[in-house]
Amino acid sequence: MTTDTASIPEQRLTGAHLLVAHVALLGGIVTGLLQGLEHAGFEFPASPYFLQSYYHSVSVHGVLNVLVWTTFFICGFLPFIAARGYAIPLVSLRLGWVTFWVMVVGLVMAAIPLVGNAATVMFTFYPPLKAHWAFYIGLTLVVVGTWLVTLRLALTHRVWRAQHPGARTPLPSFMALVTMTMWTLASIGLAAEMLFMLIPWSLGLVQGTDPLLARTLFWLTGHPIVYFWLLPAYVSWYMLVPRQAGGRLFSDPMARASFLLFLLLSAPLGLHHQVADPGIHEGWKLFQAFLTFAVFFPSLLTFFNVVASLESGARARGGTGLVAWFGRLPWGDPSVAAQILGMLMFCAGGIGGLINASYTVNLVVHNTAYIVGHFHATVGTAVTLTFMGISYWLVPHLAGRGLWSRGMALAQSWLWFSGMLIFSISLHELGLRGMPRRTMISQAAYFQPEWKGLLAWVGVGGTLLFVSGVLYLLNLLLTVTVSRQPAPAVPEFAEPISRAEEGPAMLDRLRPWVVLAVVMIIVAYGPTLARLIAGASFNAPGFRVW
Ligand code: HEM
Ligand SMILES: [Cu+2]
Repeated sequence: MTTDTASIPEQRLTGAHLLVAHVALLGGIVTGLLQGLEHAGFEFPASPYFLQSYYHSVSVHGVLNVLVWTTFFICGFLPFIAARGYAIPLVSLRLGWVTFWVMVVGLVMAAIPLVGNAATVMFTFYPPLKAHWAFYIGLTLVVVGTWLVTLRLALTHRVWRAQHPGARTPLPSFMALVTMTMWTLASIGLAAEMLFMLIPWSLGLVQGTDPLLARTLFWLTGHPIVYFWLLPAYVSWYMLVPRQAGGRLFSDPMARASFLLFLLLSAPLGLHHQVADPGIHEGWKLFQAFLTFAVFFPSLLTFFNVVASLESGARARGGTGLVAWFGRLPWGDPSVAAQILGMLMFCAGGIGGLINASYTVNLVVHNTAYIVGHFHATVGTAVTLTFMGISYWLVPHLAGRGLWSRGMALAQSWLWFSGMLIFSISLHELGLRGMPRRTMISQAAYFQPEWKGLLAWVGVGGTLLFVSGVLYLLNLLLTVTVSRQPAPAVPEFAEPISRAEEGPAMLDRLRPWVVLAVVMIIVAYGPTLARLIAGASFNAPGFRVW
C-alpha cells in the first residue's frame, strides 16, 4: 500500500504547486510584518510603487495567505498523498497540468488588480466594496481548478476500484477524496456569488448588488473553506506523524467516520459568521450555531485518535506515564516537532472557536482583534506550521536532496510557535478590550491608552513570526539549490492498530454521504436563501474606499 509510485513527472507537478504556494507565503509574511509593526506604532510605509495603504496590505496579506498559500499547497499535497495511497499513478497527468495552469492563470488575473490596488476589498471581498472584474474572474478560475483536482482524484478512484473490487479504499486516498469532495460541494456558494452577482456587477452588466445575499453565499463557502485548510493537515496528523514518531494509527474506522462527519457538517453552518447581520432570522442562526458545536465532535474524534496514535509511538520509544510519554516523541525531527507544535496551538485555537461560535458570546468578540488572534492560531499556525512540517520531508523528496539544515528547521518551528503565542494572546486580549480588527489602529481617533502595551507585543510577536518565516523559506531554497545531503525517504503511512475491514462498510462509501450533505445544506440554508433571493434588490452601488 505504501510503495513509492510517484513518477518524476508527477513530482514536478507537485513541486510546481508548492513553488507558487511558497512565493505567496513570502508575500504573506512581508505584509504581515508591516501590519504587526503598524500596530506597534511604527508608521506604515505606504508608497505608490508598493503597498498604497494599510488596507491594501491587509487585502494582499489575506489573499496570499489564506487563499493562495493554502490552496496551492493543498492541491499539490493531496494528489501526491492519494497516489501513494492507491499505489497507482493518478490518471491523466495532462489533466493535472491543465488544472495547474487554470489555477495559475486565475491567480495572475486576480493578482494584477490586487497588487495594483484595484482590488483592495480584503480577502472576503464583501460588496458593496467593489474590485476590478479581473479579480473576481481570476479567483473563480482558481476555484474551478480545485474542482478539476477533485475530478482527477475521482477518476483515479474509479480506476483503482475497478482493479480492486470489494477492497476498502486506502485510508489516505479516502481522506484526500473526502476533503476535495467536501470542498467542491461547499464552494458552490462562492461560485454562485461570483457568477451571478459580483462578475456581472463588476463588468457593468448590472448596476447594483445586494450585500446581504452576497455575504450569505460567501459564508456558505467561507466556513467550509476552513476545513478545506484543516483536513489536509489532519491527513498528515493521522497518516504520517504517528509513523514518523514510530507508532501506529489507533483506529482506521474512527478516522473514516470523522472525515465523513466533516463532509456532512462543514457547510451547513456558515451563518455563524453572520450572527451580527440583520435580515436573517434568529432561528436559523441559532440552528446553525448548534451545528457548529456538532462539527466540533469530529475534531474531538481526531484529537483522541491522533493523541492515542502518537502515544503508541512514544511508548514504543520508551515513553512512560500518563502524560510524560509526550516528551519521548521525536522532538529532534523538525517535521514532527513543527506538526506537534501546530497541534498544540490548535487545541487552544479550537477552544477559542467554540467561544466565537456561541451565539451571544460572539457579539463580544465579533470583528475585534480577538478574531485575528484566533485565526492566526488556527490557519496561521495549526495549518501553516503543519504544512511547514510536511515541506521538511516533501520538498527534499521532490528535489532529490536532503534538507539543508535540520537545526535551522527546528529553531524555525519553535520560533513560529513562540512568536505566535505572543502575537495571538496579545490580540485575543486586545479584542476583549474592544480593539477592532481590519483597522490601521495607530491612526484611530478612538485609540485607547490601555491598548498600547499589548500592541507593542503584537509587534514583537509579528517580528518573530517574520524571522521564522524567512528561516523556513531560506532553508527550503538552500535545500533545492545547494544542499549536498542525500535525499531522505518519504515517510510511510501509519499502519492502523484496528484495521479498516473491522469497520462498517458504510464508512467506505461516498455517494450516500454526499447526498446527505446536500440535504443538510438545503435544510440549513434553503429557507434563508429562498427568502433573500425572493426579496433581493440589486441596488447597492459599488464603493472603492482605498
Ligand atoms: C509573519 C507572519 C504574520 C504576521 C506578522 C501577521 C500579521 C497580521 C496582522 C497584524 C493582521 C491584522 C490586520 C488587521 O486586522 O488590521 C493580520 C491579518 C490576517 N492574517 Fe496574518 N500575519 C502573519 C501570517 C499569517 C498567516 C501565515 C496566515 C494564514 C495562513 C495569516 C492570515 C491572516 C488573515 C486571514 C488576516 C485577516 C485579513 C483581513 O482581515 O482581511 N497571517 N495578519
Ligand atoms: Cu466558521
